[in-house]
Amino acid sequence: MHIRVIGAPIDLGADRRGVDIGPSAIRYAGLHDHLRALGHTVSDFGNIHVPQPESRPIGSPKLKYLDPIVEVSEELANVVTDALKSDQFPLILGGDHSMALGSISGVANVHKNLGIIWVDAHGDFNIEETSPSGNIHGMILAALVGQGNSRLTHIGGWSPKLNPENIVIVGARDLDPGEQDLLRKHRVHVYTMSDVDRYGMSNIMSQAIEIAGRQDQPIHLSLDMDSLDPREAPGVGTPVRGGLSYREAHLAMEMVSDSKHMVSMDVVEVNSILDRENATARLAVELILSALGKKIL
Ligand code: 4U7
Ligand code: MN
Ligand code: MN
Ligand code: MN
Repeated sequence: MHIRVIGAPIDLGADRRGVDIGPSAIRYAGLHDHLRALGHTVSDFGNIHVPQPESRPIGSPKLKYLDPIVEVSEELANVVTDALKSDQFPLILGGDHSMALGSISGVANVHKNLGIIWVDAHGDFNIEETSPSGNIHGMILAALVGQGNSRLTHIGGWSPKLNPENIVIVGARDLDPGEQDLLRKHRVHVYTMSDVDRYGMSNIMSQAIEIAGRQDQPIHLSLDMDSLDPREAPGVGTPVRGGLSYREAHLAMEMVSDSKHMVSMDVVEVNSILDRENATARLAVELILSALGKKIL
């Protein structure tokens, strides 16, 4: 496979600085060499341009940095669409999860009926009225199904990008009250950590792939590193105890790889300022490799 690495060093969607170094930290952990050792061809687009938060007004406290996030999303969507049109697999490195607004909009330009597997401690299904923080990284899935501020929902001039019934969230353990109501109302499939405990990751991922990939639908995988337990992934901005174990996360990636449905992937929320010796970035590289075909034997 030809993989195009795209850096999206955005930290406008979250409160804590440090995720803007994520793309460099993941590259520094040896991403390209490891992908080539797996037999892939790799090219690197570099990073898209993202303004520093200090250089732009924060705007409404209910939708912080809306203007620059919309600008960055429009650019990223175009870059991702171009990669797919050149038959390359876009691997987008964040940055906070607001970058998935651009990446998934770009994939949705090419693949109608896109399935999403969203591996995250959070639901990222808030709108302005339900968000306790005003941080846009917690609103991205809602925006992609057409809920919330119209500038977020209309990247590229059209909406909605996703059918909520094609979305599966895995690893959830911190959902805000209004967000829970919205997830139920829109019938998003949510597998919480207690589901993972009860049924096991293997069963959960079989179901997730069946739902997101039904009728041969292509799947975009969005991996928020805070889905992992903070013991494994200390370098994230919004850590929540009780997350995925090292093996559960690898199993999830391996099963997505085996499904052969995945057309694009993002890896987000690596916060290098909070990390320990690049451990979270190194784990991100390991998980990317499992998602892209690495086998133990
Ligand atoms: B991430 C939160 F209130 N729900 O909306 C919010 F808990 O991309 C967190 O998953 C969102 O890391 C986390 O601010 C967004 C909060
Ligand atoms: Mn997230
Ligand atoms: Mn999260
Ligand atoms: Mn976060």
